Amino acid sequence: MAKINTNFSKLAAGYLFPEVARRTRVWQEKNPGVKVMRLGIGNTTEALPRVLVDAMKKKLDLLSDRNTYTGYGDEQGDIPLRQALRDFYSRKYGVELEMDEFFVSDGGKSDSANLQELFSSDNIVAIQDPAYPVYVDSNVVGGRTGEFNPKTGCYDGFVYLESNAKNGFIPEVPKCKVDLIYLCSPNNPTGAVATKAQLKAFVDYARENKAIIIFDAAYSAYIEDPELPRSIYEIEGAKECAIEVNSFSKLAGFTGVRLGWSIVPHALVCENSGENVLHNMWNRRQCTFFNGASNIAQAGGIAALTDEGYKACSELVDYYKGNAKIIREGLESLGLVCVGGKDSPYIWAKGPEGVSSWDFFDMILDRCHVVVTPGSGFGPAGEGYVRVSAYGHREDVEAAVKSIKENLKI
Ligand code: PL4
Repeated sequence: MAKINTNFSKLAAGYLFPEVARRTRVWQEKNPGVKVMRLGIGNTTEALPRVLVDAMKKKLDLLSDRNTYTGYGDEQGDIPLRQALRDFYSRKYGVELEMDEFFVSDGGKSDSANLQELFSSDNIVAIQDPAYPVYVDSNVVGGRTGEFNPKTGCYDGFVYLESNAKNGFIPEVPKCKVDLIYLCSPNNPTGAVATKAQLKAFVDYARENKAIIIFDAAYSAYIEDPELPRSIYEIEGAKECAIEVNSFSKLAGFTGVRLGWSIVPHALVCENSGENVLHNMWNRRQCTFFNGASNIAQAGGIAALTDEGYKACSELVDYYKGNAKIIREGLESLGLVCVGGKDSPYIWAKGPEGVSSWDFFDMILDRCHVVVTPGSGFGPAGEGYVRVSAYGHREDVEAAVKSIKENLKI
């Protein structure tokens, strides 16, 4: 008799983003004809850079001729893309990695969720709070927690690293011994970016405790301050203790095209494994469970990493950062306390005292017809906040901010 994985039943509520969409649909049914403006989900809206489109069209032409057609590629990704990624890290970040340490994927979300499979279910997991929900949910399903406690909003067994106004939304290293640590910088949802010193503290902690950091750098392209690290491997010793996850989604507008990568260094070690063990395990995992990213998307990815392609992608990133500036200034003009929106596409705004995240979400939707994301959906420390996304057409973002400024009235 088959038995279900009962860890699924521990998942506290519906996944955050479909829940936001559901509540928005309900609101729209009650308010027919009212145009809703969306600053909720982090979903790109602008056209792909021409140089990337041309590269993907060229690949399609090759696929349409039996002499140049190619089918399955390497599960780890096409070698030219892995080489381009290696060269990009060297050129842009001064980080030297080997080509085979890069594993191309169909995006950061699946890698963030799947990497936990490398680790035993009795590992103790530390999660930044608030955090992109995938880290929590995948480890719940992986059996690394007890039950969800509705009173605290926490899962038994997780160590929550609270990000708050006092610590500038970058948490301290764990006070107890943990085995896996999820970090995201620039952070989703707070928009805060860890400094080199802050990341070094985590790397030092991980090396001392033989812990592993899973570092999500999906928004690294948004960092403009040259002092801020864009890869965890800018920190000495990180190759021994960190896996980095990244994506073309927010760098190149590939949210629908689907392409990402993870770096699993040869030097990575943990309590019961020496060098190369985790690297080889991830290689084995990908070869068995993944058939490689789309070859069309990979052609676009290679183009994005050329000087011309990267310049075009940077213009796209600058466009969204222009939106972020408009949003943050608009919210601050109402007296709302905000972080993020500078080296990041997200603005984290504190609601009025005593108002919950979902109530603030409802208030903004009811009064201003703007959808945001409730902070509590990212973890208990997000209570009282909302996340505002800078992804949208400029005219729509301007209209949403205008409506918030005119109608929020707090
Ligand atoms: C909506 C920190 C967005 N349905 O596109 P990917 O898979 O390469 O990247 C996903 C991803 C990875 N890491 C971080 C992210 O913030 C995201 C994308 N997050 C958001 O609004 O928070 C899109 C979410 C999507 C989802 O559930 O991920």
